Amino acid sequence: MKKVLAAGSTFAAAVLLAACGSGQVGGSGGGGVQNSKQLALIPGVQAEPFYISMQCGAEAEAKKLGYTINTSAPQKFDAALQTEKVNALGSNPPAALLIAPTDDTAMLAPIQQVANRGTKIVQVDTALKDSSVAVSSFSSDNTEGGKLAAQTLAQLVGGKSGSVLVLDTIAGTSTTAARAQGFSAELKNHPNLKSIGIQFTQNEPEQAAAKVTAALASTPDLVGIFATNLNTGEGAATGLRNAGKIGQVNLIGFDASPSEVDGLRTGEYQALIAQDPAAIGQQGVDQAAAALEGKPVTKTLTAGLHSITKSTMDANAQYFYKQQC
Ligand code: T6T
Repeated sequence: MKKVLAAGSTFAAAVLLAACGSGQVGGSGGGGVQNSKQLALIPGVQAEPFYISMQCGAEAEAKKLGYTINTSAPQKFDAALQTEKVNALGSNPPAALLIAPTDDTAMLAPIQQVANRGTKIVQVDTALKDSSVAVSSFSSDNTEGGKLAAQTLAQLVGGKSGSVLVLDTIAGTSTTAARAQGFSAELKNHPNLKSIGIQFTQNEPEQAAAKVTAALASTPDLVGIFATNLNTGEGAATGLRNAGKIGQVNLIGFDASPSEVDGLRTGEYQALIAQDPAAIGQQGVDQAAAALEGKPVTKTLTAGLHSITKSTMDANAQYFYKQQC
């Protein structure tokens, strides 16, 4: 590509632009990929056990395969902040980018720009609505996870009747939306359990706590809460604790952060649906490396999920998330 630029002809520039438009190496507003062994990871948010565990898996695999990987995460789960991280890849883009898009629509344009410079895109965890920009996308089966959560709740409640609250995060988050949807669909198979709807929390524990406080006040027969991720779970536990309702309302959380695992042990949660973020990071790197080395790539991959209760937690300790590698 450098040779093409050195020629400096109008024809050469036209060839370059055509290549960029079709997602090949090179690009306007910055150079193409320089180092074929350089990978990048942009998770949904920084310092959060799910993404830390993913990063640990990705770093170990990159090292094993002879790649280097730089991780930079936004301070909040927010598309504007994540776009800054993507744009910061700038004129020296990585050979492949592993990214968890924080918004299934808004993140398409910035990711497309990086792809246009020749970077291979691998989606890890969340996904865009139009995933065609990615060579591979790897996440848990989140719809199935929601279903598993509803089945677990139904088992815990037994024959008792009552209302159930679902706490989602932010509209446009593919994973939690699928969990809420899978949960709600499965709940219809359990006529003793009635959904009082899905509430958004902006992925803020304080908002989740406030929604639980309000639901407890308005719905005396509340028997269960499904928290679709770590922050909603932690907030829901706070709401129940503040109202003195721990153990009286079943709390099913998603994820297995250290604080959720503690909560399962002490009875704040009755069950957790754990993902395998380390495997997502590790196999995300495998897919990136395969794409870069011209080997077969799998377009869509699904990671395992595990429903864990207090009585099964010790046998499932390998699924607990890490705070550091
Ligand atoms: O549940 C995970 C992740 O799968 C989801 O996309 C966003 O929230 C978490 O990171 C947990 O906080």
